[in-house]
Amino acid sequence: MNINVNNLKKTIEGTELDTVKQLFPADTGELLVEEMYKFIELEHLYESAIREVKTKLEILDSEFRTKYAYNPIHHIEDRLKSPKSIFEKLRRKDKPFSVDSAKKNLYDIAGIRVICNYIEDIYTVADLLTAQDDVKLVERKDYIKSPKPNGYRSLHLVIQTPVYLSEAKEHVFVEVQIRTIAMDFWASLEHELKYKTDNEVSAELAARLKNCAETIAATDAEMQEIYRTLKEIS
Ligand code: 0O2
Repeated sequence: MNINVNNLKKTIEGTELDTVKQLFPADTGELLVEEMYKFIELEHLYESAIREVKTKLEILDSEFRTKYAYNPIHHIEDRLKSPKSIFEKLRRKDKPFSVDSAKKNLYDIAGIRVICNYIEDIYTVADLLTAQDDVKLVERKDYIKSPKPNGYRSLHLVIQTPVYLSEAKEHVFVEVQIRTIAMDFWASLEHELKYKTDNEVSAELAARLKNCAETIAATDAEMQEIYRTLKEIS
């Protein structure tokens, strides 16, 4: 591999990769440099996969707007897992500490969150996305039909999609979380509350949070019904 070490050092310095260096054993020398170079390529690959999948979703949404004057998607968010989180997750899962291992063992380096208006939209979007020829469904977890014990609701898909590079085609894992605005509201606040406090959330507060999730789920179902009724009479 032809690596310009000086350029690479400049790229790494001051970025999060700089902090990842500290996670490596002290004397990995050239091996570390090569691994860092692969990391920069990895970020480009997963960013490209995010763009591919986002475009697919945006096309589906705009088609609905054109045909039915209706958007199933409220908005889309994306995130690329940071190098530090990638290495921490590899450590947690007891997997080898390398870029190749990350590509093979982690499904959520590229993450997309699709926020829909109504519950039915979630399944419409999921079905249309996974029906596409170049999308392979790897994993599907329906936390709406079976919510997590804490009340968390969302549909999680892991898909694989091709990214065409100058010299290769790579099939890249992308995690797609699909949820309503209401589910997203709960998940965002619950996530923040968990990280705001150093202490464990007490059983009483956990029960109250779960109660909020149930109330939100009931509201989601009611909003869906109101929308369906209005559609039938219009
Ligand atoms: P981030 O920064 O959001 O990505 P995994 O950890 O993926 O190997 P798991 O637990 O089977 O294994 O994955 P799952 O159930 O598909 O959930 C992964 C992601 O879903 C989390 O990512 C969260 O984004 C979200 N999530 C899952 N459970 C909860 C929850 O109880 N509350 C909230 N607010 N979000 C949840 P990460 O990795 O935690 O972080």
